[in-house]
Order: sequence, then structure tokens, then C-alpha cells
Amino acid sequence: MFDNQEVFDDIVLSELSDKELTKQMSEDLYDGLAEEIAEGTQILLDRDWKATDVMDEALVKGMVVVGNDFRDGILFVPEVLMAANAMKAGMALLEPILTASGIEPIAKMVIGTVKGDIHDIGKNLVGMMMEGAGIEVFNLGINTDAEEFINALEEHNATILGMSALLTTTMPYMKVVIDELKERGIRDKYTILVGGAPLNEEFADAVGADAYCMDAGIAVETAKRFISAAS
Ligand code: B1M
Repeated sequence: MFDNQEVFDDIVLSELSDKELTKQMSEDLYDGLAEEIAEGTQILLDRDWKATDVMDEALVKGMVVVGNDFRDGILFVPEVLMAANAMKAGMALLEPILTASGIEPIAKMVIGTVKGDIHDIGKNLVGMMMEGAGIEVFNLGINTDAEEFINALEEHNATILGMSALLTTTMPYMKVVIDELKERGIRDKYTILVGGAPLNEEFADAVGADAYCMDAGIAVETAKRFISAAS
């Protein structure tokens, strides 16, 4: 008897070509299969793939499909959470590589997802890539309010503030944080970078941030640009 599960069980990830494997990983991510995602990630790393390529080609691309189907009502929160967990299983293997710069920190950064928002995958990715570029990162997690951002900036003597928002309803909170810094007369002590899928440059300008960062790579380049301009 033809059994789909049997066919599925027969797939040996290590026997797939790179192209087949990344395609299979996108499907596994969609299905929330954390173990398979971890295995596929490790296989690509063992095949000398760069960690950033594994992230972009195998993980982020799969997550875009999940996002579209979530938007279109094909997937619901539990399935998206499983996909997010699967992505995290892959990222856990990439993290030590992305964060291993082995050099003295060139700057300190506080990063968090703003109040009301619990999306943290992209923000964590940015944090990891910053660490890999030699920036010491204090990751405040999700649902972060202005007081927490400002306290952390002062406590750690950081010069860069990174804020993330994935919801159109939470992105305006970035202005609350920046206005509070202005109110306290300390806005200009910091480089403020913002990011998240619904943002754009216009929005960053409107809330008074220094720059909008479309993705983690651009966030790192932008941070470095501001660091060298200040030194
Ligand atoms: Co949510 N969600 N979600 N969700 N979710 C989105 C964002 C959404 C676009 C899906 C959709 O409808 N297509 C939609 C927002 C619509 C809108 O506001 N316009 C949405 C919604 C509606 C919701 C809920 C309201 C659903 C509900 O409950 N009815 C709810 C909100 C909860 C809340 O926050 N209060 C919700 C919940 C969830 C889950 C918990 C199920 C889960 C989050 C799990 C987690 O993060 N731990 C989830 C997920 C996974 C998503 C999608 C599918 C994927 C987000 C993601 O991780 N992308 C997302 C759809 C999408 O974005 N396509 C969606 C991968 C990640 C690598 O990309 O986060 O964009 P991204 O980060 C990038 C860049 O944006 C940038 O660099 C990163 C790496 O390149 N970047 C920065 C991000 N932050 C930065 C900070 C910087 C710099 C760059 O600082 C310097």
C-alpha cells in the first residue's frame, strides 16, 4: 500500500544535493520540523556553506512562505509558532558561528523588540550578526518599554540603540522611546537604528531614528558606518 509517511521517512537529508536540501528544508520549516531543520543546517555547514548563506537560503526563504500563508489565512498561530521553533533550532547552530568575532568590542549596543510586540526571530538574528561584527550586544528580548531601553543604554554605557517591530500597531512605539530620550536631553548620545518587516526609511525619518535597516546584514553595515564616523 502506498503510504505518504513512508515516502517521507525515506528522505535522507544527507543524500540530497544542496539545491534539493534547501528546498526540503523550506518544506520542513513550513511543517515545523525542528529536528530536520537542525540536521539540514548541520549538513550545509559541514558542506562548507557560510552561516549567512544557510540562514538566507534555507531558513529565511522558508519563513517568507510561512509568512505569506499566515497572512492569507492558510496557516494559523500554532503552525507559525512551530515554524518559528524550527527556525530557532537551525539558528541555534548558526549562532556560535555568527557571533564568534574573537575581537575586542568596537561598540556596545542595546537591542529589543518594542512594547506590545513578541516577534523576536529577526531581532535575535540582528543581535547575533552584530556580535559577529565585534559589537557587544545587550539583548533585552521582547515587549520592551522606553524605561527598559533607556535604563539598559545607561547601565551598559552603550552608544547604539536597535529597536525591532513586526506589527504596524507596535512600530509607532519607537517614536515613544525616541521622544523620551529627547525629553531627557540625551537623544544625541545614541545612534538609533530601527528595523522590522513593516518599516521603511520614511518611517525611520518620521520617528527621528538615524537609520532604517532592511535586514541583518544592512544593520551591521549601518552600525559600522556610524561607528567609524564617530571615531
Ligand atoms: Co506574527 N505577524 N503575529 N507571529 N508573524 C507577522 C509579522 C505578519 C506580517 C504576518 C502576516 O499577516 N503576513 C503579521 C503583521 C501584520 C501587520 O502588522 N501588518 C503578524 C501578526 C498579525 C501577528 C499576530 C497579531 C497574530 C495574531 O495573534 N492574530 C500576533 C502578534 C503577537 C504580538 O506580537 N503581540 C503574531 C504572532 C506571531 C507568532 C508568535 C506566532 C510568531 C512569532 C514567533 C517569534 O518571533 N518568536 C509570528 C511570526 C513567526 C510571524 C512571521 C510569519 C514571521 C516573522 C519572522 O520571524 N520573520 C511574520 C510574517 C513575515 O514577516 N513575513 C508575522 C523572519 C525574520 C528573519 O525576519 O523579523 O522581518 P524579520 O527580521 C529581519 C528584518 O525585518 C530586519 O532584519 C531581520 C533579519 O534579516 N530586522 C531588523 C528586524 N528587526 C530589526 C531590528 C533592527 C534592524 C533590522 O535593529 C537595528
